[in-house]
Amino acid sequence: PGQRPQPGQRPQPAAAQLGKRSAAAARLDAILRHLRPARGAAPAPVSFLRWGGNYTLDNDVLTTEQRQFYEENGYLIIKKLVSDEDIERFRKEFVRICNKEVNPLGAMIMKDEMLRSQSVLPEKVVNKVQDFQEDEELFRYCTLPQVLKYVECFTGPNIMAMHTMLINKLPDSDKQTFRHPMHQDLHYFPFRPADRIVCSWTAMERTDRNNGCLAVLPGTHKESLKPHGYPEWEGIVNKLFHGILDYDENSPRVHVIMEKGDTVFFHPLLIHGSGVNKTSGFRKSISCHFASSECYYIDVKNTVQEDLEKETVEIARRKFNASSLDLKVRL
Ligand SMILES: O=C(O)CCC(=O)C(=O)O
Repeated sequence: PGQRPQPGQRPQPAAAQLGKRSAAAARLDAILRHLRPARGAAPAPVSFLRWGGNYTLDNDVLTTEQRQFYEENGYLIIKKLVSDEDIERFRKEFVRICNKEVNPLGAMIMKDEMLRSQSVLPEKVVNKVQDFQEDEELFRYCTLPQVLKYVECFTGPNIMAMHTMLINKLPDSDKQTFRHPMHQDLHYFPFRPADRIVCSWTAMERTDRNNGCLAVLPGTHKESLKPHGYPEWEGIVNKLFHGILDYDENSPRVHVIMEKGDTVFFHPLLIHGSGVNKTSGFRKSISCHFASSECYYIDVKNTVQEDLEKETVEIARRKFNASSLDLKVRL
């Protein structure tokens, strides 16, 4: 999110066409995205966008059971998809970013405001590194063949990496500063179709209810995009951590317990969130939202996403100290 493209225009990815390309080529696309978004194209034929009305595409990767599970529930866990070695490399790179040994272009490094002024190690203060597409080491995650193999089942073969995050959920037993309210990720994405977007979220250590694992409401990917806003929690609320304003609290909820390296793929309409980290450790995860390059931008005016656009403009206006700001894609 952040640019206001023309309706019908294809989104410019963090790295385009990942499926059959080298990491270097993908990174080049990521750089070009910032410098020169390409001219958009008309939306792809409806037959591709909503193949048979299903949430998965024909493939020889998913078993029938796995495919059925995603169709019904909107998420799918693949055990041990990412190696310990890769996770260790991502962890080390995160520490280098925290220590400012590297400063990837465009990456947003978010810190816990309460801890900022205290003398603690930077890696114990940074709770999120977002948009790390210019960081070669972290961006390797988005090019791992074993991840893309699954992504392709949801997006098709032409894959774009749209949004990346490494979350470092800080210990936080009472302040709730890093509780993630229940939300649908599509709220943040002004492109469609939703069924050709998928998140890949990999646990960098075991995650359960103690350290704030993901919680999902199975089957909610079949619902529409709901209005989001700031949750009515006491104390600090994280900027842009919107939650669904009104959802059925009694819907069956699954706490997604995962081991290090396990990866969950989930639909952008699936309602999900995560709790507080009640341990003294740091719960890390690395994730990317992928989309088909056949996806196209929509105009969010008069939709439930309009307020987010306004808030994004306001944040960008303050950041760049501009009196007014109009979000556009440069052609
Ligand atoms: O990692 C988390 O705790 C929450 C992540 C999340 O909700 C998301 O990626 O949309």
